Parts: sequence; C-alpha cells; structure tokens
Amino acid sequence: MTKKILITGALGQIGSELTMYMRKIYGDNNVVASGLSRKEGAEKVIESGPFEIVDVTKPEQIAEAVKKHKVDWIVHLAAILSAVGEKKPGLAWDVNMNGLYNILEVAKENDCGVFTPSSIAAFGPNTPKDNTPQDTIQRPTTMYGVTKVAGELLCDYYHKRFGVDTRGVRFPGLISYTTLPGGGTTDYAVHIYYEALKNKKYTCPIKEGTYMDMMYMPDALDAIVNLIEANPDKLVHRNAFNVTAMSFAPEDIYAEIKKHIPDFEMDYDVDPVLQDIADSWPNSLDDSAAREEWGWNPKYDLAEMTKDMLEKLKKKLN
Ligand code: NAD
Ligand code: AKB
Repeated sequence: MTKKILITGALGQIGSELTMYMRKIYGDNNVVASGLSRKEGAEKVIESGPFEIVDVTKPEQIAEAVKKHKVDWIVHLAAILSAVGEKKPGLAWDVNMNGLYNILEVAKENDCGVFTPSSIAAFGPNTPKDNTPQDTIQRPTTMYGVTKVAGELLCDYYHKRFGVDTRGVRFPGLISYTTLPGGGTTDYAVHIYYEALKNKKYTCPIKEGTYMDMMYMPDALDAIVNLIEANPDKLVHRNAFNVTAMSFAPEDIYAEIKKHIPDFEMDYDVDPVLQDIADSWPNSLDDSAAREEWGWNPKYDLAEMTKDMLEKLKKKLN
C-alpha cells in the first residue's frame, strides 16, 4: 500500500538523503519534507516534492501538515544531537522531548505510524560495553541520551496504551557526504574524510583507542525503510532496535584512509566534553534482534565505506 509520509527535520544529515531516497520508492508527492526554514543549499529536497515549515515544538504546525497532506506515517528526525545538547541542555529537552510528545499526540489523533531514531547515546557508562545487548542497563549521562531513552519509553507507551504503530532503531554514528552532521560526538568520523581530501591533515578530538559503532548512510536509509515496511506481527522490540555496521577507533579510520591517501597525517587534540560522552557509550552493539525480527543486514564495512566516501566526496569537493 502506498504511504503518505511526513519527514520532520528533513534538511538535516539523515533527512536530506532520506527524503530523496523515499521519494524514489513512494513517489515524489507522497513524501512531504519539513524543516524549520527553507535552508539554503537544500534546494533539491525543497523543490523535488512537497515542503512545509514545521517546528516540532509547535503541535499545530505538525497537525496542519498531517491533515493537509493526509499523512499516514511520520518519520520524526528533528532533534538536537549530543554535543550541541551538552551546550544547550534546555533546548535539547524542549526539541527532543516536547517535540516527540507533540508528534505522538498528532499521530494518535490522525492514525499515523511513527518512525523515530534513538541512538547509542541511550546507553551509559554502566551499560555492558562490548556486544551491548538489546535489552540492558540504560542510564545515560548526557541530556541527549536522557531524551533518547525517555523517547524510546514514550514510543513504547503510545504503542501499548493507544495502539500507535511506533518503530525505531538505535543508530550508531552515521557517516555521509551529502549534508554535514549536526553537532554530535561521532562527527569526527565524517570530518576526517573532508580534511583528508582538502588538507591531507586532521586533528582528531577523540582519543586513540576509543571505539564507537558507526554506519554508512546507505545502510541507515535501508534500515529506516525496511523497519517501516516490516511485518508488525514479527516485531517484539519496536522502540528501539540496536543496529550497527562496524566499530572502530580513530586510528582505524585513519589507517583505512591512508591506504588511499598515503601522505595523509593525523594528530590528536582531545576535546574533554566529547571524550567524556564517547567514553560513556558502547564499544560495539549486539544487533541480533534486528537481524532476527526484520532482516537487518548492513552492506558496508570500514573498507567499503572508505572507498565509496572518498570517491563521492572527491567529486563533490571538485
Ligand atoms: P541533524 O542535526 O543533521 O538534523 C536535525 C534537523 O532537525 C536539523 O535540520 C534541524 O534544523 C532540525 N530541527 C531542530 N530543531 C527543530 C524543531 N524545533 N523543529 C523542526 N526541526 C528542527 O540530525 P540527524 O543526524 O539528521 O538526526 C536525525 C535523527 O537521527 C535524530 O533523532 C538523531 O538523534 C538521530 N540519530 C542520528 C545519528 C547520526 O549520526 N546522524 C545517530 C543516531 C541517531
Ligand atoms: C551523536 O554523536 O550525537 C550522534 C549519535 C550517535 O546519536 N551521531
């Protein structure tokens, strides 16, 4: 059945690619992109299909877009990420918690399904660090993480109490070349490719030996569509599934890039706030529930991603 989808935060790192990907699958007019404003540089997203101004802290703007376009699925991406969230915890609470509450209320009133991503940030320092289980201790120590774990629970609540079809994944750090990341702890793994190509030198804000889960954007886009399309009878864990594609430390991604750019150099200038956040997150996730319940199966590892990233980014920067 054709879906009519509203994407919030559609001009961000994920949304700018997901909008175009979903428009190919569901049709241009069936995917309504939305954002805080008509951001410069986002013309492709704004002009290739419907676009609405939606501030998710304003429930009436969400409801208006949903009714106007007869939306039946909301992909809710508008959020404040981990690093910005530590600088502006009040804003992170407002956008991430009140924004999600507003989305769920509008979804309940208008019979919409909701997909919204959680994050590896929903775990904390006393979560098992290696092969982190699907169901485990979640006591995050960042405002972003607090909103993510609360968001998972709120989505479960709206499913159990009101029957809203809520679904989500815990994304790791996402790596892509279309839109720069919006202020997270894993952003270094994107910036390193830009600096390798532009300056052949990168100063890393994350300490050697710090492992975090990561994923290339094409796998993330597949995860979203495949989970939305999954048979609901098979879903035991709705909010939210661990998903991962690789786990690496700064020296691993540096070594992989150096295979393509032999004179690339990296040094370290560790940012204590980012390092503290990174240290509180898992080294590697167990994503077997996603594999079993809806066939999660990522295609890119560090080597494949690096080859593709450098090729595509080189074209973009030239
Ligand atoms: P992003 O920061 O690139 O994009 C978020 C967008 O939301 C931005 O365009 C911003 O302008 C918009 N926004 C902020 N406040 C808003 C408001 N009040 N109303 C409407 N829009 C608003 O983030 P992203 O990387 O695209 O992340 C999307 C979702 O995926 C978030 O929930 C994030 O927590 C989650 N996630 C992302 C990653 C990642 O590595 N990118 C990893 C894990 C989870
Ligand atoms: C961040 O670093 O904040 C995000 C995330 C992993 O949620 N990329």
